[in-house]
Amino acid sequence: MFIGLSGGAGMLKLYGLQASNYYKMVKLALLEKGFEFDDVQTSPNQEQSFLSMSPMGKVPCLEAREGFLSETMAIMEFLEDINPEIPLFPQDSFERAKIRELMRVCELYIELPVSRLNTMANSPDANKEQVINDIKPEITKGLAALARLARFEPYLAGHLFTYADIVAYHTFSFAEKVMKDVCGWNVMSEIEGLAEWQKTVASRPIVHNMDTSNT
Ligand SMILES: N[C@@H](CCC(=O)N[C@@H](CS)C(=O)NCC(=O)O)C(=O)O
Repeated sequence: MFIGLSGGAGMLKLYGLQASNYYKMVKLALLEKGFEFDDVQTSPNQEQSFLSMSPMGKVPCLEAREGFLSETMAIMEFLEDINPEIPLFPQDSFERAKIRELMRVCELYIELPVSRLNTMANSPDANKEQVINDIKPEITKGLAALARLARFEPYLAGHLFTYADIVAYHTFSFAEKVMKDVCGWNVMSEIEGLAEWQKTVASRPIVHNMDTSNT
């Protein structure tokens, strides 16, 4: 349990698994915003009881006084609404939309193809080279899109640390490892300023604590 705000949503409970990059995104958002929450280590599963909490059986899932919530982006929007005091979105509507744009680009065009490549390349009967040839161009396109949007001043969208940094940080922790393991590709060197930004985020005390603890 962590001490801090309960945000008027009752005692929050985060269900998820240490190994999940999406769980880590929500956990980091909760910690950065100073929420009090219980961390309930839970694997994704298709049990009826869990499906009633998280309809796809995925993690993370958040329990609030009002009920259960799945999907990382929806959870983040909720956290912002119940505690705007420590903002992880800018005030301006257009700037907020730009943060959502960055979050979507990271998820749809980088995280998802990397995840698909990881699953397919590691399947027992995989033609690994074919899988890489098929999916790597998609990831390259996603990285180029991110490069067009990212400002690195020092954070992705400017001086404010936002949900875009949280999503991108855990997307790249995952993508960097997968692409290095599968085909020796250093994705961090694909975008100028990305490796430096990663170090800046990693040096935030809460991020550092999360990265160096196993709980
Ligand atoms: N779109 C979901 C993705 C969450 C997700 O894919 N979680 C993975 C763990 S990192 C999972 O639960 N996988 C199990 C499954 O797909 O059944 C979100 O935004 O939360």
